[in-house]
Amino acid sequence: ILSQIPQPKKVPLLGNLLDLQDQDGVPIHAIERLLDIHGPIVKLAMPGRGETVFVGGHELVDQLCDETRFSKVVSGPLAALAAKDPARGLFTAPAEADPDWQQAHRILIPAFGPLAIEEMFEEMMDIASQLVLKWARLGQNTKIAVVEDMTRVTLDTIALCAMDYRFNSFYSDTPHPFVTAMTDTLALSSKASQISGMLKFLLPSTHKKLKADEDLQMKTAADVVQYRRDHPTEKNDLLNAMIYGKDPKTGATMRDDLIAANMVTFLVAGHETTSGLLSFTIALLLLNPRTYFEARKEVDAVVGSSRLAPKHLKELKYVEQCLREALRLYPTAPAFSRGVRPDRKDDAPVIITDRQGRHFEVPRGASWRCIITKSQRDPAVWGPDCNLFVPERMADDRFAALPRNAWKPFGTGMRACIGRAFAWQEAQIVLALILQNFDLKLDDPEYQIKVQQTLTIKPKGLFVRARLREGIT
Ligand code: MNH
Repeated sequence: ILSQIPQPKKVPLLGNLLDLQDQDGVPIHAIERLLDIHGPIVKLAMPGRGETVFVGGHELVDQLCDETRFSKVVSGPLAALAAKDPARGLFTAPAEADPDWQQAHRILIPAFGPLAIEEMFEEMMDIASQLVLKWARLGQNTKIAVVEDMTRVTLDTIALCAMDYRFNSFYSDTPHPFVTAMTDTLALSSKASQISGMLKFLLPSTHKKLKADEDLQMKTAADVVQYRRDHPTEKNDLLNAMIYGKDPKTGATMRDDLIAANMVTFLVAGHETTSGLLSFTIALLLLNPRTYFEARKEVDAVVGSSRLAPKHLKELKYVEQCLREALRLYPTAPAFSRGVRPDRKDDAPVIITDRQGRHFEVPRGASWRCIITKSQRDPAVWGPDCNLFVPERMADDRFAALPRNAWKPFGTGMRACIGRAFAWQEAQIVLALILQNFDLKLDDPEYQIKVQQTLTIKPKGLFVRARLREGIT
């Protein structure tokens, strides 16, 4: 016997559109509220877009992560982002069966592997050191906008490591035109569920701007590819991996528009999420001084006053736990979509079951959104302190013993994040250098985390002051 999925009352013409509105413009908050009211699963009807199901209970997310029955669906804000270009980057590729996705995936997996990432250590240090220098020069009397500076670090890092390009964000107040185009596109796509955003989408000027912004991003990336073809280097970066890498299965190389599309993907996917991770971690450490001092003590013991090196990173266990716990509470990519595998042979109904024993059928072609800001705080998994920042619960042995699919900030299965090791090494470096060199404090001692959302989430209004520590030069 199947159960009905709870659904708030619809209104004529608008369906459940009003239920998705958030007065602070944070779409994910509207969905979290609905899940608080209706339980681990809720269905909404959207005018012109059919029904969407949102899932927040861990037991249901866990079942949707089953790769034998389900796979990623490109829907929601991602679909709005998926350009109509013939070439799609890994992130917005429609399905695993897509030949472009397969080729890029096979060529890029080794380029994002542990060895390749460790080779990027010095370049990551280069950019992270620019942040340290800046904060040291600003001194403790200057208010530092954390998110802005973390975004400078992560954007410059991915551009340098991926294609040997320097945005030099620390040396300018106005972002590169590529960055403006990218940020505007993301902001618009993320408002696709909000009435304000929908109204905007009705305007021809919006479509014109979106198209112009997308063209500018693709053109910039295409220029970088062409420049590298004209000026070859020996560098072991992602761009060379894509230009010269041969698909182990077919022996073919990637075509230029596909390389460019993936370059754009890396810049987009590679900086917002990591910037948010670093920003939330800093906020949580400062709001929980015990954890801040614990992390700093570890950095002092492991690194001391020596120069940070790859071997240190493996020993920075507590720092790693803090990053894991920050991504649990604030997964910077807060949702992903799953649907019945298009290549599924068995045509029996596909059913998932909640903790109360209710069965729900996932219709073929439907896209169900896993809201991990909810499942990663599910009290049945994390206990009564599920909303607290407790890095101790992320110690390696406890982390390994977590229920399956309890911690999913990097997505799942074949379409999980390819940049995980990259993001991890970068975040560890930046955090370790900050802890090693500065005494940080919140600019506003009363600060509480408020979330802002473009496609990803970041802490809003986070300002700190940084004082260079004694004995550091
Ligand atoms: Mn990343 C996919 C989260 C850093 C490049 N990333 C995903 C997905 C999540 C995710 C979740 C799956 C989305 C979905 O199922 O629809 N990514 C993160 C987080 C961080 C992150 C939380 C940092 C913290 N990602 C990075 C970095 C890069 C990157 C850094 C590149 C340098 N991510 C990708 C790409 C994909 C992806 C590419 C798409 C992979 C695929 O579909 O094959």
